[in-house]
Amino acid sequence: MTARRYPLFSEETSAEVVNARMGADADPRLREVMAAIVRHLHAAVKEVEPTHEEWLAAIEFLTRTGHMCTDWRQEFILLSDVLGVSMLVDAINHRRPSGATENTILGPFYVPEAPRYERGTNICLDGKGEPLVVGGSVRDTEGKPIEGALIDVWQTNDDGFYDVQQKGVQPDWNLRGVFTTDADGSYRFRSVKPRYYPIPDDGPVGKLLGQLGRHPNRAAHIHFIVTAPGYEPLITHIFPPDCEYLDQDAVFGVKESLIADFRRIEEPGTDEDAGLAGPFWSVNWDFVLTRS
Ligand code: MBD
Ligand code: FE
Repeated sequence: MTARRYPLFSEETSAEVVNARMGADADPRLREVMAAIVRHLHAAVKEVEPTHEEWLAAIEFLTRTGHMCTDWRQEFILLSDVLGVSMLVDAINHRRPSGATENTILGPFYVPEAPRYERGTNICLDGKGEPLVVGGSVRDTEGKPIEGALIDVWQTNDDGFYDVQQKGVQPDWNLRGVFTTDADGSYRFRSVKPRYYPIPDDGPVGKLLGQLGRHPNRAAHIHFIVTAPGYEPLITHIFPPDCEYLDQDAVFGVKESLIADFRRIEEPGTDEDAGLAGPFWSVNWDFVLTRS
């Protein structure tokens, strides 16, 4: 009889035996990642002791999650979001110096290549909602204005849907656009005040939230990606301070530093806001980028 080099698979040895199979020439980072996943997954299975039916239900859940993915909807991102993993990965990768604008979650509804607009353009194309003016500047951590920074913005309409969720109902590119900062680092655009809305709850992730007794609502927000050569891309949101879901966000995306001062203006607008009948909302917001 030949001596065995490795223990056989058993309940006690399971993770160790699986991990021992990896070849010595496998990519070291892949080895590290898979070893951790196998260890933690086996530990969770040992803790839960699922029946065969329960394990099959888990596999079917993941299969349905994959089937829900389309060109505009990534249900796995949503799963990562509601489990807090998206925000955790973000926290690990963006330990920024104080003073720089904080990141938050990207979410599943970013669409690249939105229309480029002139300063002051209204991105709301469906006429719904309370008018909002957003303006401010993009600066570095020393306060120096950054000219030519791109501000890519997107948000839901007043009914709580992104344009891509209602193709043919909303105008294409409703509430999306890319703005460029002027020589003084400033930017300005018009939109509508965002409202809280449920993350898509017609798929497996929404159903899971229901089964867990969790509501699907995201705190009202406007998404931004701010980029400039030589700086780290900033993926973030701003939140109006009066939203009742600030401390209840379904994907844990709210940070104190991203709650912005939305002001309600009762009189008609002046200067750059001329033509806006009151009441409307106005928010002043400066983005601070760190060097890459
Ligand atoms: C969203 O609009 C969103 O921003 C996130 C993070 C998750 C689901 C829907
Ligand atoms: Fe969103």
